[in-house]
Amino acid sequence: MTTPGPIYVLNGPNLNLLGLRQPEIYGHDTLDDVVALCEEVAGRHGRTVEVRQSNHEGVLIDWVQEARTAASGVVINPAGYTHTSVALRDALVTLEVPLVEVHISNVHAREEFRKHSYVSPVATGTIAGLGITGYGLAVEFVCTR
Ligand code: CA2
Repeated sequence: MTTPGPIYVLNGPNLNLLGLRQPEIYGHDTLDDVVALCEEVAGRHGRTVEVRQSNHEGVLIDWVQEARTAASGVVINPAGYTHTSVALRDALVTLEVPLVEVHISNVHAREEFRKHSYVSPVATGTIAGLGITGYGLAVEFVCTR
């Protein structure tokens, strides 16, 4: 049996500020806490994660293309690109592994423009509003798939 590739956990623009700004919306957990949680959950299943963050749409798309052959699953918080990026969706639709869209905040309880996602229709499933716990649940889902 070959070892499954890492689960890619991709984070979009401004998520490097997690825990440092707007804690009333996004909580106090940092991106380092996301890394620790995802590693812990994946480790329990004998799996690994590759957690990355970029503020650049093209970089995220390059990583999704890389994930096509390297990853055993993709968890993505596309952040603002959720609501704007046809190009990111076009890349995500090419994946043949489980794809989970995660949002820290409940996007449905916020501004109207956050209710539409270009990603949700091409994702296996979506988690929103559970804070960084959503990342752990998403990794768990991919591991048990
Ligand atoms: O709730 C989420 O996870 C979002 O994907 C976060 C995005 C937002 O545009 C989406 O509508 C919902 C924003 C990410 C910015 O993250 C920050 C974190 C801390 C401080 C400032 C920004």
